[in-house]
Amino acid sequence: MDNKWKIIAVIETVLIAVVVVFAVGFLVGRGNKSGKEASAQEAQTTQTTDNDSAKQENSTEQEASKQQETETSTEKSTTKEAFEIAASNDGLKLSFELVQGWENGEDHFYNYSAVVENTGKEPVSEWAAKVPVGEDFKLDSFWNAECEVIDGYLCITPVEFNKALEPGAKIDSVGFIFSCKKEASFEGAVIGQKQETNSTGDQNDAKNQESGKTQSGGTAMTTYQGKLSVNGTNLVDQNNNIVQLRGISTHGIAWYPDYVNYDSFKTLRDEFGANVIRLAMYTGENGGYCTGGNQQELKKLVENGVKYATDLSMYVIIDWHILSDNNPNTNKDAAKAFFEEMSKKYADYDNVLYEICNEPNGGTSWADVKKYAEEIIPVIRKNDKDGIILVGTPTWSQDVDKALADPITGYDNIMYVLHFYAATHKDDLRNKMTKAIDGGLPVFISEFSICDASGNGGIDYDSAKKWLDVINQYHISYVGWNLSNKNESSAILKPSCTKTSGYTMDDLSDTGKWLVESFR
Ligand code: IDC
Repeated sequence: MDNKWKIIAVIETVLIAVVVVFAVGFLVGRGNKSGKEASAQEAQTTQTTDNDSAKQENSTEQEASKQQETETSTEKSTTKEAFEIAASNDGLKLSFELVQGWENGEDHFYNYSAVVENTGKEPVSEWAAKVPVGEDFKLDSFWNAECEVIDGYLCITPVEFNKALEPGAKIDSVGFIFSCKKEASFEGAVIGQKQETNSTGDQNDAKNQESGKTQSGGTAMTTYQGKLSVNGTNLVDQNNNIVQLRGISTHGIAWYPDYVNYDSFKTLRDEFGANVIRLAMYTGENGGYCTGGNQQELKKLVENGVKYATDLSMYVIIDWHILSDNNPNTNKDAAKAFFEEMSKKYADYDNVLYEICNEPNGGTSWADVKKYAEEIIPVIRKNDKDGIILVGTPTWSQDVDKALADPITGYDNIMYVLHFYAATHKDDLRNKMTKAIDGGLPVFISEFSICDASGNGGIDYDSAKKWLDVINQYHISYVGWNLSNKNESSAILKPSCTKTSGYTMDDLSDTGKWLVESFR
């Protein structure tokens, strides 16, 4: 190599070195900055390891800002926000680690990992975190968690495999890429368990009591939240967080008993995100409870179903599925005996709901239904003082307006049932429902599908979307019909699927896919 080339090579090396030094400086600068800003709130928190000296050097500074930042967290968690976290920093630590950062002259881009650690003594069954972000914040991609910007917060929720954390457990696989105009900040970030006391609860409580109406917008709890009650028009947990049950109804358990098994429900919960199962026990059809069905066997199926749901921390609805028997008074005595037995058995269960008459029809009036309900409810209440009771309404559970005009009084925790089939029922029924809720009636959609009212026929996706938007806006609980592979469009499994558990997306019918997507 002659001298000229040697000089060029040296210049090249120096240039590369300068670029590397600047790049490292840039990244370290960002890391330190975010470390300071993030700390206790984001992180009381940054995890240090023996060989991680850079972070250890920061720890004093982080300690110093801890107090202030903890206060910030507390303060943040007491404001009414769209995304609810039960208890801030309760045995959980959250930190954000910069993996990479770059700029394009206009925007800053960042790739961060969120590190979550259970530093408490108790296992955590589910965590959630949120970070206030500016309008310039753009989420690009994320992995190993659900990330969504809701009302000015980046909301981070785990996926199935990293939901639960044993004491001492730490996860660092959650990552996300975002851009913003300014430098990244995690100030005001909070983490908490989803199932514990929420300081936002009191505020929601006050608000709900005051208005007695559904709080629309925001996010409702959709995992198991223990004992439920009705507050205004909302289903709420013991801390008054709004809870939305989302799940699947069995087909008639007399005809499709095989789907009632532990693994089946577990699949619905873990793979599809359901938190409630409805056990549909027909009363009037051939083989129904009052028309020749084996009552002991049917009750055993209900009992098993409740046990599996309970073991899985899922809610479960015991559905007295009147249909061809039109009027619930037809089999009122059998209903009384049945609910007497059920409520005695499940008096102390927090997860059992009683649905006392699926769909009154055939000219049955609200006065008829009310009369029936006023005989069945005391039977249940004698044993189960506060379990949720769902009361069907006339015209195949569509006349919630009639219930609003003349509601059942004297009992807590009563909800009124509305059913819809999206290809048949459109604006009229939807408006009737929202009007009833706005008027103060707690409504529960214990059955619906997106095909027509026969349970078959074409799917109406447009109508289905309109329903779902309103359902989520009002946080209405909703349960899809039906868990079977019957050759009808409302069945959530393809007719070719013969599995009775371990279902995958490929096993789902179009209705099933839509339903599961809606849960996500
Ligand atoms: C339907 C089933 C169908 C069964 C029929 C029995 O999908 O396989 O043969 O019941 O009569 C309801 C009822 C629900 C119906 C469903 C679809 O609550 O039992 O299931 N539907 O017709 N209300 C509106 C629609």
